[in-house]
Amino acid sequence: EDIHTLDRDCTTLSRHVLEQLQSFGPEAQDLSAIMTRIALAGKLIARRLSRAGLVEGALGFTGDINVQGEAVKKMDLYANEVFISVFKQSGLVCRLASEEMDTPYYIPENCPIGRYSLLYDPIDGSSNVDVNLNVGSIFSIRQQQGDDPQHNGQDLLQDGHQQIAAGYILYGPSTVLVYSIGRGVHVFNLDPSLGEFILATENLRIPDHGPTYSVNEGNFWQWDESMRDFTRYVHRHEGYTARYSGALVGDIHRILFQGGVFLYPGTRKQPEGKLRLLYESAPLAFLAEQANGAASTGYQPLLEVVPTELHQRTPLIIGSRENVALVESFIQERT
Ligand code: AHM
Ligand code: MG
Repeated sequence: EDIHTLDRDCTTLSRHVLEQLQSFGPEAQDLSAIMTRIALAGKLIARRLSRAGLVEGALGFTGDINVQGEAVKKMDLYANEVFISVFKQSGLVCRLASEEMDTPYYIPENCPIGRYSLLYDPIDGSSNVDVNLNVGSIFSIRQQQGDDPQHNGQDLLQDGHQQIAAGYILYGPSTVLVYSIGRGVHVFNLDPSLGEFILATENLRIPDHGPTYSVNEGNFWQWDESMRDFTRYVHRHEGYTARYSGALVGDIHRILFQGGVFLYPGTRKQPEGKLRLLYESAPLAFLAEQANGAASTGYQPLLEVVPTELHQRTPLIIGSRENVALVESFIQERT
């Protein structure tokens, strides 16, 4: 009886990935090893975050400005380096591209055999770190295409359908890992006493419609009229509830379970919005589509966008199909 219960309740992440990959051929072992490394990075970052208020030098700014023009937090830097060091040993990943690095980071000892690239946002929602609120890490895995002799990552500039896996780690009251390898979306909880991610929800499906409306309304004055009209619509109709945490991963996690829509539209100052395509919007769009939801720029499915730059931004509208379609209808009516 006990053994049966244990077996049913303790599907670990690595076992789950292997089961999922049975139809994948020789790549299966590689992807499973990559996911195990991502999980290790998640555990290291979760541990640091949980002790951040106790450890000297864990919180606050480094004094540097990153390629995005944003002040770098010590935790951004720490988490960025965690991913680099866990992948140095993997042998599988030759390049890493992240929000915190101007150009891709090459791991010469893994090149040219390492056939995969990892794109990631080490700490999503950095402004939450110093006030002990939820943050996340976002990741995306792509197959390396070509040799990239000039080390500029040109072949990374492709649409979101090229992702072979994507997901995020949410550091909240507990640590949760959500991933997809194109076969549904699966959710795991970190059991700190075991040091393992344990399956919580398999094949997560976003409701077709949901109540959550998640956007920084402080930008209202900077939006164009179609976004303002949508906001007015929400204000005048029953059945919506506003939720915005300052960390995309947390806001989208809620929407994956309960339905609704998250928006980061363009603003007057930033016509493409704030969120970066390759390591923020595209991996989350991959998850949304895998969970029966949708993601859009307002004009086209987000996964179709082909970037021209590594750190390119795009407007993001993501969540339940019906909610996303409603926002799109407002935006498209105006043009
Ligand atoms: P970051 O990765 O530098 O933290 O920026 C991304 C974050 C998202 O998690 C969040 O949704 C958004 O920025 C919040 O931005 P704003 O304060 O403009 O609403
Ligand atoms: Mg981010």
